[in-house]
Amino acid sequence: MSNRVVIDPITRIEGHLRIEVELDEQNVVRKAWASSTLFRGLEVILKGRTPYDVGLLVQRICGVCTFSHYLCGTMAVENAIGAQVPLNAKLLRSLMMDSLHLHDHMVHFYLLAGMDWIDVVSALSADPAKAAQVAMKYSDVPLGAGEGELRAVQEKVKGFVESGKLGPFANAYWGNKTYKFTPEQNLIGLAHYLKALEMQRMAAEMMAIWGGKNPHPQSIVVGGITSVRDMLSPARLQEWAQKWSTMKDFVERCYYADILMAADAYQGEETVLGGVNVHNFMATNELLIGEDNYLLKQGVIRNGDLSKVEDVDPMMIEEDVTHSWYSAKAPQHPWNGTTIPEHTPFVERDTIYGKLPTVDEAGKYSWVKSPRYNGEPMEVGPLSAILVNYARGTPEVVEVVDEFLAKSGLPKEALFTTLGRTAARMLHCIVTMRHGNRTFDALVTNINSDDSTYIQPTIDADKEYKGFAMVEAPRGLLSHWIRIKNSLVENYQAVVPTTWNAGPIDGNGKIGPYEASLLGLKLSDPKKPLEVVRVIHSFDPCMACSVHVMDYKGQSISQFRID
Ligand code: NFE
Ligand code: MG
Repeated sequence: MSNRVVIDPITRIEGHLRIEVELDEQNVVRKAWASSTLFRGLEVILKGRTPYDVGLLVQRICGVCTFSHYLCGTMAVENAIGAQVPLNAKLLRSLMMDSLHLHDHMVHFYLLAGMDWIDVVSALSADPAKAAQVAMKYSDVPLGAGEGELRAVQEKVKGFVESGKLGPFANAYWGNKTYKFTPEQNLIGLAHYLKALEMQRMAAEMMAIWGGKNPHPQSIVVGGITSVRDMLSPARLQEWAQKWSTMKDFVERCYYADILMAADAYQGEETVLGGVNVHNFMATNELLIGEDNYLLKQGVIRNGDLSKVEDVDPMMIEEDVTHSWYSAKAPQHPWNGTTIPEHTPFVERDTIYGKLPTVDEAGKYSWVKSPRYNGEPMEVGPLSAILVNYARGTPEVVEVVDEFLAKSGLPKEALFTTLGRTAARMLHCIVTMRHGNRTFDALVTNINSDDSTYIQPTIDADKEYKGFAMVEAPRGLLSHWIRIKNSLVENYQAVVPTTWNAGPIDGNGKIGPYEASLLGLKLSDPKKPLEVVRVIHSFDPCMACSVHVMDYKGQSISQFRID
């Protein structure tokens, strides 16, 4: 009897991710492999281009966090050529990043990972009157959870089910034993899932206020930003402030409340509150509130030790490709990084579904590289940003984390789990919503005496340049690395959040965050591996970002049969 489980693709993420695990006789995961089966080519495409186009080109790495790459690429060029950027432009860029964080985190919890926690089928048997009472337990002023609203949601979804048009609710692992919400809690979650669709639109509109459009905003240039008239228009400033306050309401009254509800229902559920991960965390500066003044600070935590935070040293970043489909002799620092595809096939093996292609564990098995910091794997993402700042004693974070632990009754150790990682996205939004308006206030104050948004940069054709930038993207620390020669891009590498988290085991046998977080996980039904899906979704995977290379020859990499 085979003990291999393959989930391919893990759905509700951006791009293709494949997870394979080996179970012991008790259905506990003993080995795990994360493979990205998607191949693209942006780092290669950038070579020979003008550095002024880098931002626009690199934001095509992703269709989700487009702005992260746009900003990071532009800043890498600015860093390389020593371009100065006015404070107004920096503050506007920070506000745009806020809108992206808000968008991605709520989309993650409700639309991408929500169905791992909420059993939609169970919501159909809830009593809406009772559910409205339950909602009062998690918020003093619940939003979108009155009896009439909940009854309307239930009727609407019943209508989908009866007509056989389940749409996004089709083919989930409904009924898995590790779903813990009561029917009433499921109904509240489902109502907020639908509400999140409206909020997602509003977050996109916030990005468009300063970016012209979303996705793929257009207003950032090397040396500044072009949204000058918007920045100086009281009506536009007011529009931003209004949307900010609507968003704050949703984050406090729905998102926070629902995570408290999950903490309550899932207390004691080993598959979300147990398990291990790499316990190393890294984050960079974000939420600019004045010149060189960030609300959230950079740092590295090792071995889960919150008593010490190191400063990030960008020179300690390398990428290993021992088990990735690239060729390179040794781990490479991104300034000297290469992207040379070397694909090898999977091997046919018995799995619980019969014979399937499976990973060659001694060989290569993913298009994702394995970034390492001083040789160690690092988890990046909102959990890292929250832990680094909690450990540093950043008052705005300490207050929010302590309040959450007190309200949820969770111990501090619960932060290092799937539930903690899921909660951290919400906590990041809460810190942003409660304190991030300082960026907006700094902008409004600064434009009273300074309306500059752009400083013309110069690139000297006779000089060689190298530069890099780091930004805290929604899924964590993102760095872009550039070399410029003859006024053109000579080499370009992006080391991306999902790459840090999803990369395969390295040449020294050190496993990355995705694979580590699955070890020891007990599955209640290997044919419905919801536990694996829930753990992996808590990282909010984005394979488009993590691979960002394209099969320019149009080769067939794998074939899939969809039944
Ligand atoms: Ni494609 Fe991304 C974020 C970046 S990837 S979503 O956030 O950079 O991990
Ligand atoms: Mg890369």
